[in-house]
Amino acid sequence: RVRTTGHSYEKYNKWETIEAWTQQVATDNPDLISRSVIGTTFEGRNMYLLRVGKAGPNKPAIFMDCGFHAREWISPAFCQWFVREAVRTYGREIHMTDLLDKLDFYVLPVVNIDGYIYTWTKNRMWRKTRSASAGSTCIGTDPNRNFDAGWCTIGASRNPCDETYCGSAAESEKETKALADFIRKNLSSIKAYLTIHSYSQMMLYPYSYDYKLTENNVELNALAKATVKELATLHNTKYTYGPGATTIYPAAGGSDDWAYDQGIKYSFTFELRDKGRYGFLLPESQIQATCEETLLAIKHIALYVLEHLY
Ligand code: ING
Ligand code: ZN
Repeated sequence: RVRTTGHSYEKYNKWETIEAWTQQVATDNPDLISRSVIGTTFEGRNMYLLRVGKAGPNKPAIFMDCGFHAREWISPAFCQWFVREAVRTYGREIHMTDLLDKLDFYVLPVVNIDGYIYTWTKNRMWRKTRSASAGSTCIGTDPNRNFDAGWCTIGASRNPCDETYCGSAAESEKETKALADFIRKNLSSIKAYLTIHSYSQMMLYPYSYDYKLTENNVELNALAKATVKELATLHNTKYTYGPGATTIYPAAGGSDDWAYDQGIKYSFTFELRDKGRYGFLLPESQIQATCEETLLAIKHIALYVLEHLY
């Protein structure tokens, strides 16, 4: 396997390295991976999407994104890990082989690229995008408050200077608009939506914008329970789970709620390690263990979705 210069799955990679990696991993695995650009960021960077799966007609798909919030570095690390494990274990491990034969994973390794770069160059604790706001000198919108799901009604701010600024309108950010446009365009094939954040070791499902429960709450609860149990088998890492509003906090404009209301009935937000000792500054020494256990969780969900297609 050819390795992109400077890239490591056990380190946090800067954007230029991740960008080169998306090219390399696609070139090296043409039977399993294709790369596309779904849009550009506020600062003009390409948003790369990897489609991972064996070619076939009318395949169902699972959409997974990483790097919504700039400082949550373990998240993009997981998307890279996932793609590597997919290509490494296809044809070797029965479940991954079955998954990639029967469905496609759309993997968006970094949603908020401008913010991610800012955490590498200027402020490690940056969360939001890097867009300008009319009438304010403050920068950035919270991409996970910017979706059209009870937009800006609760747990979000109208003040551009706040960390949870919801933006001037739903999908005001080029990044969230590109993501939402892609999902709308591929709605008939997308059976699950997974969005990877950190930290606090939680598996959340809709709703966060309201205390109401989804129509399939019992099923989502059972799936989350089984998934966190599977995750814990590797390193005994404990996750809590439940509807976002009561499990973490009420917050409108999140992508999981929006995807669910689009009709994607399996929609989850993961909050990866840890529970606050290192927080966003999770040491690189924990990347492998975190990604391995999270991979178990994602495969569990994907196998469940595959078994419940009709
Ligand atoms: N947590 C999420 C946040 O955007 C969340 C929690 C999930 C809110 C789903 C709304 C919907 O605040 C982190 N760590 O970003
Ligand atoms: Zn986050």
